[in-house]
This record gives sequence, structure tokens and C-alpha cells, in this order.
Amino acid sequence: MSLQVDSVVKEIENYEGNFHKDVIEGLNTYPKKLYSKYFYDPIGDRLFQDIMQMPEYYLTDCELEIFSKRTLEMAELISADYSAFDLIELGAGDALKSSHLLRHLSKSDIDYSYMPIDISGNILTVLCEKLSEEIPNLDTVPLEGEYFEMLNEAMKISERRKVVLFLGGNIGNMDVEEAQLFCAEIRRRLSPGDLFIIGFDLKKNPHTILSAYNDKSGITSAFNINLLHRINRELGANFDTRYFQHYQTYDPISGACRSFLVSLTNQYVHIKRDSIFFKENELIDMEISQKYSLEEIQRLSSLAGFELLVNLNDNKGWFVDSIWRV
Ligand code: AVJ
Repeated sequence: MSLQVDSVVKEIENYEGNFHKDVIEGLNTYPKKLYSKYFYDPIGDRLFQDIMQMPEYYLTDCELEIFSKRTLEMAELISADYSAFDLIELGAGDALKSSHLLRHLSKSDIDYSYMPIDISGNILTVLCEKLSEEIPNLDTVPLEGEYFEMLNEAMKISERRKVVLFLGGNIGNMDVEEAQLFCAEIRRRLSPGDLFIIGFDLKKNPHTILSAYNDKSGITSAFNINLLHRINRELGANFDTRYFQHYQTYDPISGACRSFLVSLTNQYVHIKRDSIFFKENELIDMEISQKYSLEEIQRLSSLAGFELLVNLNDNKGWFVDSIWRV
């Protein structure tokens, strides 16, 4: 392996590193940083469900519309050469969106397996039960673990053509540079003819975007604050969440929508033996939800070594599922 590829892999493995180490390291850097991938404990899962129900949070509805109204186009591209394939979904969750596609693909006689990847074994069990009721003939191979590890597993299971789904605008939780590395790592594991289908939230009226992440009801705030509670619960820390406040920004030029927690006072927080000082008004960088223009999506696909086949958008033109081929 070349040095460069080596360091890319390290960076991504790092991204998938362990909770305690990431928290201590993140809170000892400047600016302080926590990773949004840790938002999703059982309470965080429930808060994210609540976010998806908020009228301001348009992403889920837009992508659901794409998957329910443009299934035919998607299915035609996927089964263009009639060869058997594996449909791998990164972060499948409840597969609400992809189940439309699965149902459609299962009506044709092309042979395929569905391989949902998720770090939550619990979610995968529920999903498999749901799918075996809804689509009894579907061959489902659940893979519990981190994206790249399980993607490597999937490659070992069969040599069939691969179609990889990465939906929900989850790519937004990486900054543009990380997204480039991520897409290049996906590309490295695929072969000519394989597809990568990836959901992007688009740049749009900045008020629309900011409102989706800065709801008056305080759900997004609670979603961020829950990570402090999780650190208290799982790492024996003593964050007093009354002294942290959610702050959201959107920069319409770069497309970065960011959330922070602001320390409302000078305070020490203890995480077992470590003690961390927060100055009044000091920030913790919590999450990025990067928004893209169509040109930026095109650029990302070619930098990673894909050919962009089509962008499927919702009616409002707020979200796209972009279909890339190796
Ligand atoms: C699950 C990453 C798509 O960034 O829009 C929602 C997470 N954060 N509100 C997003 C989230 C705050 C969400 N993704």
C-alpha cells in the first residue's frame, strides 16, 4: 500500500475509533470537538425520529418522495445489464426509503441480495423481521459493524456486481475534504460497472436550511445536549447541561451548516480521572451538515473516480439522490 492510501485508511479508521478516546482527545483540542456519529444512542435515536417529524426538517420527506416517485428510473439503471447483484446499504436504519426500491426490484426476476450495514444490531434485527414480512422472497444478509469493515465483509461474501446506497444526506456529516476521502475509499472497493447511490441535501434558501436545524421547539438542541448526557452515562462524566447552550450557523457560501454547544460559564467537567476546563463562551464543535450545489456533486464524483449518471431530485429541487458508476 502506498503511504498516501495508508494515511487515508488511517484517517477513516480513526473516524470509526472508540468513544472514550475520541471524547477525551476531542475535548483537549482547540477548538473543542465532539463527533456527531456518537449522537445515536437509544435516546439520540428517538430524538432523531422526533427531528424527522418536525415540519422544518424537510430532508426525509424529500428523499422519501424521490424513492417513492422515481423508483422506476432508479431500478432501470440498477438492473440495466440484467446481471445479479448485491445491494449494500450503509447505515440502513429502518430502510424506510430503500424499501420502496427493494419492493420494486423484487418484482423483476433479476437475482439480488440486500445487505444492510448498521452499527446497531438491534436496528438490524427489527429491519430483518420487517422485511421478511413485507418482501418474503427477499434474500437479506445483515452486516453489523462499521461501514468499511462490513463493506470488506460484503466483498468476501460474493463476487457479484455491487450497488452501494448511502442515503439520508449522511455524507453531510463529513466536511468536503472528508467526503472526498470517503468517496475515494468506496471507489477503491468497487469494480467497473458497480454503482454508488448517494443522497445530498442541496444548497437552497438559507432560511430554509437554518430553520431545519434551529427549531424553536428545542428538539435539535436536545439532540446535541444528549451527547453530553451520554458521556455522563457511559463515561462517568459530570456535565451540568444547564450550563451549555446550542448554537446553530449556516454559511450559504460554503454550504456548511454547523452546530455548537456554548459554555455559559467558566467550569470544570470531570470524565473519570480527566478534568477539562471550559472558559465562558467557549465552543464545542458538534456537527456539520454540509450542503452541496449540483456542480459540487459533479466535482466530488469525478475526484473520487466515478462517472455521474443522473441526479434524481424531489419536486422542490431541494435534495438529490445521485447515481454514480465506476
Ligand atoms: C442524519 C446526518 C442526515 O445532518 O441532517 C438532523 C442529522 N442533525 N438535525 C442531518 C441531524 C441535526 C442529519 N443526518
